[in-house]
Amino acid sequence: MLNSATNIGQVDGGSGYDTLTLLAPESDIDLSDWVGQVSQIEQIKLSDGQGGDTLTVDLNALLGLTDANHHLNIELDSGDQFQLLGEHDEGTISVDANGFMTVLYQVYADPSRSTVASTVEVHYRPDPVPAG
Ligand SMILES: [Ca+2]
Repeated sequence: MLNSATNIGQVDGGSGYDTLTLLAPESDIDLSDWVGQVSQIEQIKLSDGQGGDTLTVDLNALLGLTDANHHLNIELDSGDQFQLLGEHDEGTISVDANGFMTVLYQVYADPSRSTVASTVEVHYRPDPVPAG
């Protein structure tokens, strides 16, 4: 398991399930900036308990950062923003018993959408229940 702040050096997750955890508040992250620095990861977490983070993802970044399965799990807080660029579907939404919302996107390699090149699963943590 990998843990890293926004100061990322060379990261190769290798085999197994590797998570990149970003702890800096109000991060504005474009995953395409990481291509060539980060590879073979399965999950990115911006779920620091606070909204206000922005994560931008495109196909090139997905192919560069993930392993051969080209599937990325992203964990966000409910107030974080997720932006997926390029050809993709609207996403299939599901909510589990604990209030976690999951949106599954298929990302296509071409405008005719004949080939699914990557899949992204975005997990949104529910708003924390106020104390008292
Ligand atoms: Ca967050």
